[in-house]
Amino acid sequence: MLQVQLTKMEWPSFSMSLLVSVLLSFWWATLGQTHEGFLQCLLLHSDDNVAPISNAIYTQNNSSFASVLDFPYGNLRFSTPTTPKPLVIVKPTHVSHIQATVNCSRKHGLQVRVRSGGHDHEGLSYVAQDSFVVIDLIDLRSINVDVGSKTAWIQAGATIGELYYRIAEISTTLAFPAGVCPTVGVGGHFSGGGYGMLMRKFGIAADHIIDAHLVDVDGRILDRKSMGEDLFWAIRGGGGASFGVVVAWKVELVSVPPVVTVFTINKVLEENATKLVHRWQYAAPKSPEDLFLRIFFTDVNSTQEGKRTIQASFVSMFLGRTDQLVKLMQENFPELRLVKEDCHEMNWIESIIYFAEIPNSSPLDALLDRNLYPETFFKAKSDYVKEPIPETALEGLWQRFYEEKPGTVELIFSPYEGKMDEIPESETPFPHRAGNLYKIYYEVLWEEKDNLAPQKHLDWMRRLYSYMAPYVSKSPREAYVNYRDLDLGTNNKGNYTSYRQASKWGVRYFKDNFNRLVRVKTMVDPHNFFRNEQSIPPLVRE
Ligand SMILES: Cc1cc2nc3c(=O)[nH]c(=O)nc-3n(C[C@H](O)[C@H](O)[C@H](O)COP(=O)(O)OP(=O)(O)OC[C@H]3O[C@@H](n4cnc5c(N)ncnc54)[C@H](O)[C@@H]3O)c2cc1C
Ligand SMILES: *[C@@H]1O[C@H](CO)[C@@H](O)[C@H](O)[C@H]1NC(C)=O
Ligand SMILES: *[C@@H]1O[C@H](CO)[C@@H](O)[C@H](O)[C@H]1NC(C)=O
Ligand SMILES: *[C@@H]1O[C@H](CO)[C@@H](O)[C@H](O)[C@H]1NC(C)=O
Ligand SMILES: *[C@@H]1O[C@H](CO)[C@@H](O)[C@H](O)[C@H]1NC(C)=O
Ligand SMILES: *[C@@H]1O[C@H](CO)[C@@H](O)[C@H](O)[C@H]1NC(C)=O
Ligand SMILES: CC(=O)N[C@H]1CO[C@H](CO)[C@@H](O)[C@@H]1O
Repeated sequence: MLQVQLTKMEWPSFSMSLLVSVLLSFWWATLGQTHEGFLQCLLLHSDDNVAPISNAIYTQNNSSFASVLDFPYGNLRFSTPTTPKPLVIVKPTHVSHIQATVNCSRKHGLQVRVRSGGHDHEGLSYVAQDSFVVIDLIDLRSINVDVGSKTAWIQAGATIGELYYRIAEISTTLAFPAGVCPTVGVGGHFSGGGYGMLMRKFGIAADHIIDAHLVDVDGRILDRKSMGEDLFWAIRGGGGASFGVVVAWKVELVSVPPVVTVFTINKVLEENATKLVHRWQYAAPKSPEDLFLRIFFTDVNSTQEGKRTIQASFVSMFLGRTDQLVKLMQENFPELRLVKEDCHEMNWIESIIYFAEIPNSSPLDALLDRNLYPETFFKAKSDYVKEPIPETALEGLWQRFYEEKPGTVELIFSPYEGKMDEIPESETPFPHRAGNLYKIYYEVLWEEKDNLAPQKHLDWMRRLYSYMAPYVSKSPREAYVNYRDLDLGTNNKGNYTSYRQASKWGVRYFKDNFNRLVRVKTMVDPHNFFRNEQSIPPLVRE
């Protein structure tokens, strides 16, 4: 295209176009050289007796390049034709492939992005602005559960659904306190915290990591002992991608009763949902820690004529039996009027299926399916609430739903306290502990044809976020790193090392732990090889 236009030009601009094309071809050649050199480097570092790397390399020439790039669940906002693509995808089948990719990317000045489950809300695991290589860990996903010691080694490319499945194969009374959506990858999820229905009883996934294997910036494989306690601290909640490539986690499992009880109660505004939600703010965080009662909000039609209203779904997990639960709810939250008939007893793995909204007739194998849900375009944010929100403010919040298309906005309120209050803020980089009543998750999604105007949805989300400012945590306005949000600020383009810029988003995700993360980063990756728009910067003179 460019060349056709240039040859059409008149003489005076000809020398200019010549210059442009000379520069262009020079650029292509250098790029090609880096690229070729990088590939040669990979092949040179391949130990063919152990595992040849050639089968793990996908260049843009490979016919499966596009499908490998797009395979895992992601945010479709970052899978468009104009989204920057990696030069090469390496899909390691052996840890030496990760080492080789790190060693060779450094040597050839390429940026590396690491992808486990691919759920990053801003696509940072597979999109970068500079020339980059994706390490896709999908083929490193073995899981070894040891019932005797109640521990498991989990490779980073596994999903939490696979982990739950493997635990359930062996035991009905062992479990793991991580997220609800089975397709989320343990590589990113545990790196940023990882919470789900067991949070009030056991804390988050990162609280249960007892060892890890990590490929560091020098291409070495480290474990907890050889990496030292500072780095081991940093990778348990400091967000993925800043410190190295996690190859595997060792976790301790938790014990749950053989029977748990779940329920879902839906209330629309016409059924006094606002009053119930208001009351929930006092009841849910103060409940015994065996009970986790969260609320999902969507808008639905209240009548045949399609009048829109808000539906609050009270979704609950109780580590005990129905009788106990009904009694407890009568004492703590009688307004919800829970009765025996609302309750369903099951074992823990069945509750996973229930909360993942997989039809309960489907076999457990659904937990292994990475294509469980349709992909969408979306934008999300998070907030922490420290004081109950007044009813009038909630009513204002409902009004915002009606500015977007029916059924495209979702909010989730997840109660805190319980075990979360008992863990000191500095224990792991994940700082959102005592003092929180609950966390809010906001999401708006849209369809393909609407992606021509994503700005309208992004703007809507930003307006919603400003509307909520008076009612949520302040200085800093806290946010959950696993609900990554580039609106909170990004590192400077180029080399991503400005402490001042990074602290804008850093203290929101990590509070005072941000400074310790910066110290660890400065120690283990002073030249900032592992970097992205929201990676922890090393300290350099600015
Ligand atoms: C549908 C959906 C449901 C979700 N549900 C929950 C939930 O219930 N609870 C919850 O806490 N969160 C939830 N999340 C958020 C989720 O925890 C984060 O998006 C998480 O970071 C995803 O991890 P991943 O491995 O799938 O993502 P990826 O996109 O692969 O990685 C996320 C980040 O971590 C880095 N990273 C990935 N793997 C590694 C590795 N091995 N070593 C070093 N860095 C790595 C990536 O480079 C990227 O920066 C959900 C997200 C989605 C999209
Ligand atoms: C890609 O294909 C082109 C043409 O088929 C070839 O010239 C080039 O060397 C290939 N690149 C790589 C990295 O294999
Ligand atoms: C990568 O480099 C490290 C040393 O920095 C070395 O120990 C390791 O063997 C190298 N691995 C590969 C596969 O290149
Ligand atoms: C809603 O609350 C009003 C007044 O508090 C009450 O009269 C009414 O019965 C309630 N409606 C429902 C469906 O509970
Ligand atoms: C709500 O009603 C409108 C108008 O009748 C209709 O177009 C829409 O499909 C309905 N939505 C749902 C979720 O039922
Ligand atoms: C990277 O950051 C350092 C410190 O801020 C600065 O001195 C250097 O010029 C930057 N380099 C680039 C390429 O932006
Ligand atoms: C998996 C696969 O087929 N990879 C190939 C992609 O292309 C490179 C370079 O052309 C080959 O070396 C790989 O074997």
